[in-house]
Amino acid sequence: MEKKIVFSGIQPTGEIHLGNYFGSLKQWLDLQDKYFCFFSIVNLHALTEPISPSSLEENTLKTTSYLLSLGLNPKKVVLFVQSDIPYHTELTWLLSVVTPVGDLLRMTQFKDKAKQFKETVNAGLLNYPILMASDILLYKAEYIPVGKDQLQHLELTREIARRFNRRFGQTFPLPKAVLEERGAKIMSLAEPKKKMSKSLGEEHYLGIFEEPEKIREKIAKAVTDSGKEIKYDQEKKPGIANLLRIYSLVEGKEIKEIEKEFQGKGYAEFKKILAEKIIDYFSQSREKFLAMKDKKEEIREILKEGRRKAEEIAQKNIEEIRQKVGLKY
Ligand code: AQP
Repeated sequence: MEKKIVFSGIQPTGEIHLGNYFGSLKQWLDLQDKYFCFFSIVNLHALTEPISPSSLEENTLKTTSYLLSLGLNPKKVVLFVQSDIPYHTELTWLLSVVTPVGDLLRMTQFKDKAKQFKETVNAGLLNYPILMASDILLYKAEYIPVGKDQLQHLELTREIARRFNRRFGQTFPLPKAVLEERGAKIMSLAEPKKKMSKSLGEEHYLGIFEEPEKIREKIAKAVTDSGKEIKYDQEKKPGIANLLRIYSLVEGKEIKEIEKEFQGKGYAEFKKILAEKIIDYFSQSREKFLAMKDKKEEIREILKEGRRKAEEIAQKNIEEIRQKVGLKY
């Protein structure tokens, strides 16, 4: 039986935070043995926000090193850079003609970013979900490991695929999200009612490759709630609830068990131990990253091989799509 196809992407916008890891990347690692996986550094998506050409270049290689250090195996998966396969942008155009503008305008991420980047609301921010649909559909992927923040975009991808199939004939399968329940939405350390996100600022996220001292400092400063009990209560204690979820992810224990361990103990002790657990959890990957980060040529070679493999499938699929649409004459 043929292996099902998985697609997911990460933007090369700097650090990888706990949300990116537990929402998505951890699943990439788990899925790489079982499925035919396409994982992409989605640099075209990153251009929708202000980023300098030199940072984009540097972050593309850095993000690749992060992924390899976490254990992604380029012999098992197709690891490639989005812009290396120009068919992504061609398909974006073809999908845009079956996407109602109203659907794009109601996307929560667009509305939030339009507020955040008032001066620079560009058409790319609006069209972002079509590019994401094209990333997925170009490879006819069926399983998409993502965080909860991307569910709305994925639902739109399904709608775009339905519309395309209706107009041009059955072409794309309808992709499904693969969610990791506890990690699907890690919240900000500074405002635990918002999702952890880099664009909110330094104090909001915890980069998994940050210096151990920085990790200790950020966890110590994380907003907690009034009271002093270590108890999971999403409504009344969103800060502690978030830290408990993180603890349970790095320790592999149920939240109930952790609550019991910390009965009668205070926030400071809980945070101190949590910081050490996070540091330990990522320490091997951190060492690998430090050993690899300057081996730019090796990383470029890996991406070149990924490009070759991605291109083979993408080209075959785009030929079929062009024919269905009427571009072959
Ligand atoms: N807080 C989160 N919890 C769980 N999953 C998350 N993801 C992002 N934030 C969380 C998931 O990470 C994957 C890669 O996403 P991305 O490259 O698009 O990263 P991002 O969303 O740009 O990261 P930021 O820092 O959250 O960016 P901004 O500041 O732009 O909002 C995706 O699968 C995503 O669901």
